[in-house]
Amino acid sequence: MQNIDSITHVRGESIYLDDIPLQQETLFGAAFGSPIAHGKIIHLDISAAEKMAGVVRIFTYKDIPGDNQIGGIVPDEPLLAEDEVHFNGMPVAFVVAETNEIAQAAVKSITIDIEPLPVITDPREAKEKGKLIIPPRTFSLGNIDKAWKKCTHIFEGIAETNGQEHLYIETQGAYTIPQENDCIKVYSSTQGPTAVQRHMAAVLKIPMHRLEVDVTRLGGGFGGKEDQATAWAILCALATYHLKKPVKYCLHRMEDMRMTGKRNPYSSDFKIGLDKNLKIIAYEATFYQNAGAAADLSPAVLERTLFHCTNSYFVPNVKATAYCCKTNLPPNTAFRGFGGPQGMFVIEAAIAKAAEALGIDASEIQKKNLLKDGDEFPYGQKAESEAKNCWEEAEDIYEIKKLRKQVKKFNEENHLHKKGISFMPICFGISFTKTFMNQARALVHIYTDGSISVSTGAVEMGQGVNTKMAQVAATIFSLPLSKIKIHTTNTFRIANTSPSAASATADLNGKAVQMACINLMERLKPVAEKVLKQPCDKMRIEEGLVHIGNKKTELTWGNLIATAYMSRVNLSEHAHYAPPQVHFDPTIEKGHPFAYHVYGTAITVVTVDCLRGIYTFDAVKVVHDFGTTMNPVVDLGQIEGGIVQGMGWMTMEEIIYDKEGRLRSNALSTYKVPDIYSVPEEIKVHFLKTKKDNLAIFRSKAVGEPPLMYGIGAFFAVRNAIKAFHPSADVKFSAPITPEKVLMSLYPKKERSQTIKEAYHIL
Ligand code: LUZ
Ligand code: MOS
Repeated sequence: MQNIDSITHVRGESIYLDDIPLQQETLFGAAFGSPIAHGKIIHLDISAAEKMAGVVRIFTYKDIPGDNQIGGIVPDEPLLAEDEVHFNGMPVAFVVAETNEIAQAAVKSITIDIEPLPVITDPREAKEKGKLIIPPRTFSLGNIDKAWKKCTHIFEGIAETNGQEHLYIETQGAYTIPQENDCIKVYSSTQGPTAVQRHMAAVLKIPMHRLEVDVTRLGGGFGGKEDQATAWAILCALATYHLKKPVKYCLHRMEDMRMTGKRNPYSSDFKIGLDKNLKIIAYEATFYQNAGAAADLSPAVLERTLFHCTNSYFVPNVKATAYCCKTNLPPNTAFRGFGGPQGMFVIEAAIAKAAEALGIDASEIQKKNLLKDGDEFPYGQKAESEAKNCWEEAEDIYEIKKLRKQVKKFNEENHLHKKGISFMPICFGISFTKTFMNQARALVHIYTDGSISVSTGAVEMGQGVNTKMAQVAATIFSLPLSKIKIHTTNTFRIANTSPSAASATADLNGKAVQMACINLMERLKPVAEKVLKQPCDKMRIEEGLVHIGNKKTELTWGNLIATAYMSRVNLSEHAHYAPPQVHFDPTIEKGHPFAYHVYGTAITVVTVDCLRGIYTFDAVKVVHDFGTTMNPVVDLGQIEGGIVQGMGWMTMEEIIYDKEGRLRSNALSTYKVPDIYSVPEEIKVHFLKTKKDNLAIFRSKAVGEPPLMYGIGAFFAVRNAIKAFHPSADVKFSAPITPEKVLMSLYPKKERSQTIKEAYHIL
């Protein structure tokens, strides 16, 4: 089944925020951000901007009627700076003008006098100076101190991953429209309509029931709009509140890149201990998370780093500690994987380091230590593991022995091009790690003509969740999709929604849709019984007719609904779903936080041009645990997109802040994301079918985030290719492994001139 949005997407008819027809008298906003990363505001001068023709008003924190505060987890983030700025780009004032161009021009004529304070961009330095956003957290299992004594081999090192720009195609934005009686209608490109509504209510000091947040769809989110869509919507609403006029602000790409946070960079220390059979006996990791200037979602991201610190391996003795470090960068935030990939990279680096020292392939260690059923995670939950199944299936169907031979032969025959292979197993926990967030609601109406409308808390952001919601309703009613319409995500129809995040949206909202539809079907059965004068517990609908079991009747769906309506049967249902199985106690860091885990294995093959340092990926071949997929097309799209996005993070996407905390990679000319030329020549995805009864909707496992982590394999494949060229090359565990870094490690400084001479000689 195709995505229900395909046709309007292709025709350019799909509505995004910037496509909403403007109301008369709409004004346009633009934010003035701090020009420096840290300092005390001495004087803000808006007088020149205010005098510009077409400028309506400029707002500062003094215009805020309620709390100047938008921090979700920790109240440490003012909407508009008061007397200090904490990152370059931090909003200080909000210009509202008659046109977008005037608003942008007015921002440029605002000046500010700031007394600079020291700028910290490095998380380890922040930790040294005691700048932590929350106290450190530690997950542990077994007894690490005793375990070291049992190890035959112990290796230590450092692993670092950089941030990642979300680069949703649609930038952040909002459009707010005044309604009567101090109500505001809010269009926002947000993954979390309730987050927008809740913070807006507090900032404007008006009750939530006056704020209608409505979301048709987003042009991508990737976590960047879980928390960080809120500020722009509230800035517009603040102006609408004062001016009683519609106000719109869609960020320009460079504003968006400069002012919003990204994936959290991490710097980490690891220590790994193995016995003589290559079993990992002990693993210790210390994570320094670069949170940026405010908590945002970083404390929750940090938690997921700890949850995934052992990836898909069983390690009996673990100690993992994480520091949430405050720096003068824009607050970093959710990004597909939510700290999990950062944690997983570190143990993969530890394994690679051990393998290198022992002169073996990392896959020997990886395979020996895969999770088995019943193995305990450091947080107490027991694994129901598909790790070995995925790995062995991948070895088998992708003919790993043959592949290794081909690579070996290629490397023997070629001197300036080398191939590298890596295995990347993944294990990702499905559920919000904050247990209370695991809840969702759905509202289903059957209209008197038999057509059905469905509303949920799920936000469509290109991931295909609306298609899945429509499938759920169509399946329960056994009606064609044409009878089902999925409506916008709206806080007046569905209240108190969790953001669409954590890969859990289809599960949570889908189960709520399922419950609502089942309840409606149950209510219709007695109606059918009255008409048909026979028991109808086996009722289903086929080709518009009521069937009882396999027997067709004369009763049409339309007549059934009309009869139900005339008999005054309620044709609407609101359902609430919350998986009861999940729980977690942060005081002991133990529990059962995840409904289930998703597993998989990726084999990546790369060819490195050892003269230039550039590389191309031959193939990424995956065996992925989908459960029983309810939509192979949508799910395959998620896997392919996730792989490429993860590879981009690991290889070419390089965020650079200078020492002053200024973003230098601030446009698409300086920040490179994968394009059609840099994707692998071949991506193969094998659907491992698993039938385990789990909490996935229709047993179709969550698929949003897990595949991103296959991209980590790209780093290690490139690293292995470098090693094939120069076995003693010192390749740092520092992602992204850009072509520049590859070139430098191919030719270590001391031997550089000699190796280059040799290379030219071969040429
Ligand atoms: N967002 C969140 C997430 O608030 N909590 C989570 O556990 C999570 N996990 C993945 C992605 N987003
Ligand atoms: Mo997300 S990182 O699931 O918003």
